[in-house]
Amino acid sequence: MVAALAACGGDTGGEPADDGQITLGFSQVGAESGWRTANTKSIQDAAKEAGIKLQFSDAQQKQENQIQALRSFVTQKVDVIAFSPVVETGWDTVLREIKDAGIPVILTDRAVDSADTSLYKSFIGSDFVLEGKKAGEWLVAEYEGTTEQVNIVELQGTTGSAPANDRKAGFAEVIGADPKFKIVASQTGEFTRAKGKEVMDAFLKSNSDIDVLYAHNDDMGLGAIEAIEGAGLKPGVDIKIITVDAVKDGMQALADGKINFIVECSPLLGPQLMELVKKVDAGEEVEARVLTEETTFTQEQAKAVLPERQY
Ligand code: GZL
Repeated sequence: MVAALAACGGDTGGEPADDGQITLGFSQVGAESGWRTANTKSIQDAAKEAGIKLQFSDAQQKQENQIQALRSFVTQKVDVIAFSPVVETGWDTVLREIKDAGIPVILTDRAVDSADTSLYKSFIGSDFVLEGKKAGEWLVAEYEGTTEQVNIVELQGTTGSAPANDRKAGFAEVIGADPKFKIVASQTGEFTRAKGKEVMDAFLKSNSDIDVLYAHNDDMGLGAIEAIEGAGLKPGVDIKIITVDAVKDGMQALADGKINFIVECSPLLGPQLMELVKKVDAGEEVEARVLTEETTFTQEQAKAVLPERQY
């Protein structure tokens, strides 16, 4: 177990720090996207800034690695545990083990579907359904007043993950009001550029008339752009593209006219997480749900803000 943690880049600390310093065990999804890289940096920088000892584990997008890391944090008797659950289901058993060990848990970024909300103290992250709705609202406005069918292909995030489930649901709810919008193909691109390119290649081969791509994150959208250009088409023109995240590479593509609209999803959860960690460690009551503030960007807005983007 300890070896696995070490392999995941975690600290094999062993005995809990007894120098009054809070020790936080953090299980990260992986390193699948630009968003995840920025999220990890935010957490590591904020822990250092807050004087919190961080035991960090990278699960390489595998739930079994996360569960293993969470159990190792219990063995190490860390003071607080936080994690971004790679998928929504299958956490109750390990969360009950952590609760029985008397260690408070904070969910960050993604949620779990557990009915027992006593298993964690707080969930800090975005409203993914709202993000999907914002994407749908832009598309409805873009095609306002037209009657021709609009063929949409969708690159979903990691199967079973909260962002994939909710971004899909929010988008479908908004466009579902007008029958001209048709999702002609929808498949997971696992939130990565490589898979996004691979799946978009397949979409292009099996669909002759694609009007719009809705990708659940920038990275899959950027991979899809490679596929679209490889097919001799102009991304942002022949095929309109909507993505979610607003990481630098996505914003650059938006400014360059290859993406048409981006819904922001902030990865900068570190500082708010560390405030929550200190409070739960002190036994203070905390908000059960901490929502992150985020906006949307058009091509013009991206050109204006690119120079100041942090990630
Ligand atoms: C969203 C986060 C998602 C990002 C992807 O909060 O969980 O996972 O949108 C990342 O880029 O891979």
